[in-house]
Amino acid sequence: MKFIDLRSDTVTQPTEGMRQAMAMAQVGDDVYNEDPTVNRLQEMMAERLGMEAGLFVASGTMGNLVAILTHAGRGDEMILGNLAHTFLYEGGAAAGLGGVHPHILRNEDDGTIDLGAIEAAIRPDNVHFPISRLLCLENTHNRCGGTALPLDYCRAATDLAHSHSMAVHIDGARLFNAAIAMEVEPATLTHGIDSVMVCLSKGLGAPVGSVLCGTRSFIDRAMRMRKIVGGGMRQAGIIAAAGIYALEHHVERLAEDHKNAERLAAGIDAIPGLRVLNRPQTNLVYLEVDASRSREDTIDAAELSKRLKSEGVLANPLGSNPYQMRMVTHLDVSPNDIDRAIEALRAALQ
Ligand code: TLP
Repeated sequence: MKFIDLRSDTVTQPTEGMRQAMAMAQVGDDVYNEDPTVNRLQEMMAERLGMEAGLFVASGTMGNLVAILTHAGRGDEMILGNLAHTFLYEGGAAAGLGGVHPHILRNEDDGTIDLGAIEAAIRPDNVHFPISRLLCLENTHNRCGGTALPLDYCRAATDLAHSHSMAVHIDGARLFNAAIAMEVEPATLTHGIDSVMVCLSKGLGAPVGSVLCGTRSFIDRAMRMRKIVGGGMRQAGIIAAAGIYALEHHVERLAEDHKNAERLAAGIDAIPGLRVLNRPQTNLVYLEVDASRSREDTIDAAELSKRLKSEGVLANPLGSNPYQMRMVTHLDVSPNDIDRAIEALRAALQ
């Protein structure tokens, strides 16, 4: 059975054109900065984001970690949301490997963190306190329903951090989704910030890799950190070529994923016993099994996931609430697949 895989946008298969580009890539040893394809990808991404330089890394997790290690040292503090991917799903790497102290503030439903709360959290200069070095934002915000952060919020948060000599890093795993949803250039979303990590292997559909961007001097220091965490790759042009292909062919089409997410959300809302938790702005749909129904029929998200699988649809429970589930649209999901997924949900609840 060919599954409709809505577990994540990380699951896409490289297209034929992408595989061709990978097979034909010119390569060199990237630890010597001699891989022309990696160099081109880094330049392309930096240019699209209006940043000086880029660094190809193996994953989003590595990109965030390398950024944090470059901005902050042992005992320094980073401020981030309680629903940030970096806080929830990156193995505590910044603290574990870098000794960077996470200061967690509540994420609002739209993925922002209250500016007053940020200001109150910034430490005064006192030997008792860690030094507040870094503010981390996430755009789009995964656990907040794939929301695109409002532009004026990003600018105000950046100004606030800078006025306290703190750097700003954006986890932009899905930054291009935000740009497409807001109909702005990606560089508009990174204006004034110090670093951003963008994933190539989410909505953009490449098999591997992310790019960390920042100033030239930041990226030079980040390169050392990437080597330390074992991320110095050699003939990495083979995979960077997929990233270039993705930037050239898969950005505008993200709008289709967003339309499919809306279609899915509308379909789910029409099914008794299910409730959509977010009006999808991008490609993530969070839903909840009606708890009263669940008690009666003992259906929670894990059971729903099992039933969906037998109907040919893959989706995972996500979050701490056992009745909640996430569905993600991407390159390998068509409007017809969405209609089939809606039917599968209906059948699973009968
Ligand atoms: N997110 C994955 C899972 O880890 C939850 C997913 O399926 O959504 N930042 C954000 C906002 C992310 O959503 C992810 C991956 C990452 C960073 C990490 O990227 P990778 O998986 O490449 O290390």
